Amino acid sequence: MKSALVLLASTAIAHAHFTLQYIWVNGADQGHNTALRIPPTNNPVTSVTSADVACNVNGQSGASVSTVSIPAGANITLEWHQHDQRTGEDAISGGHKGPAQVYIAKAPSTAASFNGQGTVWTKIYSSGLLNPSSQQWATDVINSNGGKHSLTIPASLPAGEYLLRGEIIALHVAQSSGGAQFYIGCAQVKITGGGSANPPKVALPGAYKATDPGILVNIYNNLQSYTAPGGAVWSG
Ligand SMILES: [Cu+2]
Repeated sequence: MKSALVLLASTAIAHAHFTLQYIWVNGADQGHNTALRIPPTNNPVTSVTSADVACNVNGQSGASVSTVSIPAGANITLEWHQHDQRTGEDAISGGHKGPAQVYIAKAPSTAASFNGQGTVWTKIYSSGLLNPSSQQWATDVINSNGGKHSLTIPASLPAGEYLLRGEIIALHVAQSSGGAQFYIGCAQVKITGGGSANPPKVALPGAYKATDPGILVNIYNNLQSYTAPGGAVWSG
């Protein structure tokens, strides 16, 4: 039965990839692809050492991308879809099981000119294996919520322009090294208000190893706990 599940998940890969397509700010939809660096395809990143781990393929600049204002302390929502449509198919294919995480990195000047490389990323959200007895993952909840998950921008984050990085890690073939699939989308944001916190930071790429227990993992063996890569959430 377990190997049948793995086979099913594996055959679904080609048709089931997805991208970050919308950001909402305090309940207001900012529009399709607004303020987002759009990758050329919906394929995942699979190498944890690639520069694409920061903001996906072609994600190192955003000169033609707008930057959206977000008050510190705001509730924001990220919305993911397989293709450029909000209805008619699952937002995320059910075969894609795993955690969702969000990081933020302050730009030296503008978000549009920031490449997101270096020890600049602060994790502000992580949701993983929610219910071991039913094997419910963050992706299951996101899919049943139309591709959406929400979080709070810490109120003490300093004002300025940032890259906001959403990440969903699909673990359906992660029992093999290099099998974990990183779906990554970066938004260009301008935090207003805010405070004077100096949050902890990691590098992406850098913080993830191919052998991390949250990356090289068999999720079809009645997994009872899951530790997402990248360390602890900073909540301000
Ligand atoms: Cu896929």
